[in-house]
Amino acid sequence: MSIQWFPGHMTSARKKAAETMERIDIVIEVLDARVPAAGGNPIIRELREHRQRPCLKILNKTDIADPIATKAWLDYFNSQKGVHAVALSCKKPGDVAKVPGLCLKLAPHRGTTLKPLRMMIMGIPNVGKSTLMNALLKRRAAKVGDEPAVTKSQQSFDLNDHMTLIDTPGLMWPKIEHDSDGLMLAASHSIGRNAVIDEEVAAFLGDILLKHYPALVTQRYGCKAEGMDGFHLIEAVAKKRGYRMKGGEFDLEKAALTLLQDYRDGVLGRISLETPASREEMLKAAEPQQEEPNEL
Ligand SMILES: Nc1nc2c(ncn2[C@@H]2O[C@H](COP(=O)(O)OP(=O)(O)OP(=O)(O)O)[C@@H](O)[C@H]2O)c(=O)[nH]1
Ligand SMILES: [Mg+2]
Repeated sequence: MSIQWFPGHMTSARKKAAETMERIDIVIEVLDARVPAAGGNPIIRELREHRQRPCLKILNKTDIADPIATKAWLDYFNSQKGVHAVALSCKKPGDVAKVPGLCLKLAPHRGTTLKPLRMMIMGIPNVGKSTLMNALLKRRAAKVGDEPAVTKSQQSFDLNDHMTLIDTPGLMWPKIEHDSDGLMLAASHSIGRNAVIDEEVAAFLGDILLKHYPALVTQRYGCKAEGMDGFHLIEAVAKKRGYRMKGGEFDLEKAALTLLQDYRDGVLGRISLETPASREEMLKAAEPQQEEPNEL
C-alpha cells in the first residue's frame, strides 16, 4: 500500500520554511527516535543544505524507543557532515536543558545580545517540536497533541537576550518513496488517519513487533508470537479484549486501533521500528534487480 500525505497547509509551510532558513543560524531537526530514517524529510535536508545551516538532530521520544537501536542511530547520524545528533526526551526538563548549549557549539560565532543565536525547530508532524519549544521556554507557548499537524503556522520567541527560537508546522514531503516508510510514519502517527487504513498499518506494525519484540507482545496480549502474522495479532488483541461487533464477529478495526495506540503510548515497552541495519537491508531489497548475465 502506497501512502502519500501532503495536506494543503504544507505547501505554504514549506515556502515559509525556505524564507525563514535565510535568517536563522541553526536547524534543530526533531526526529522520532523509533523511526528516524523513515521520518528524515528530504525537503528539510535540501532547504538547510542550500543555505548551509548546521543541524542538531534530536532523536526524541527515547523514553519509549529501543535503547540499542537509538545508540546505533546516534552513531549513524553523528558520522554525517554538519550534523550533531543527540538522543533525549523532550518531556524531561533535564534533557532539554542541554539543547541550547549544543546549538551554541554548532554556531559559536553567534549567541550574544548583538548577534543572537537564531534557532529553527523543524521536523515531520507529531515528533515533539512544540513539546521541545515549550520545554525550552518553560511555559505552554504552543499547543501540543498526539496527532499530526497540530501546529499550523510558524511561531517565534525569545529564549533569552541572546537566543531566539522558531517553532514550525510539521512538514511532510510530496512523495514517500518506500511503502514501509509510509507505514512506519502512519504507525507513529506522523501521517493523518485520512490517508491510511488503520488495519493495514496495524498489521504492518504487528509483523515488526512479532519479529523483533515477541516477548513484549506475549507479555501484553498473552498470546504466543510463534507462527503469527500481523493480522493474527490484531485478532488476538480483539479476542483478549473481547472486542466484538453486534453480529458477534471480532471487531478488528477497534483491535487495530488498540495495537496502534499501545505502540504510540509506549505501553508495550521500548520499541523502535527500524535500525541502521534494517534500513540498509530494506534499501538493498528495493534496488532494481540486476539481470544475471546470460551464460555462454
Ligand atoms: N513519550 C514521549 N512523548 C513525547 C515526547 N515529546 C513529545 N511527545 C508527545 O508527542 C506528541 C506530539 O507532540 P507535539 O509537540 O505536539 O509534536 P509536534 O512535532 O509539534 O507536532 P505537529 O505540530 O503536529 O507537527 C504529544 O502527544 C507529546 O506529548 C517524548 O519525549 N516522549
Ligand atoms: Mg507542533
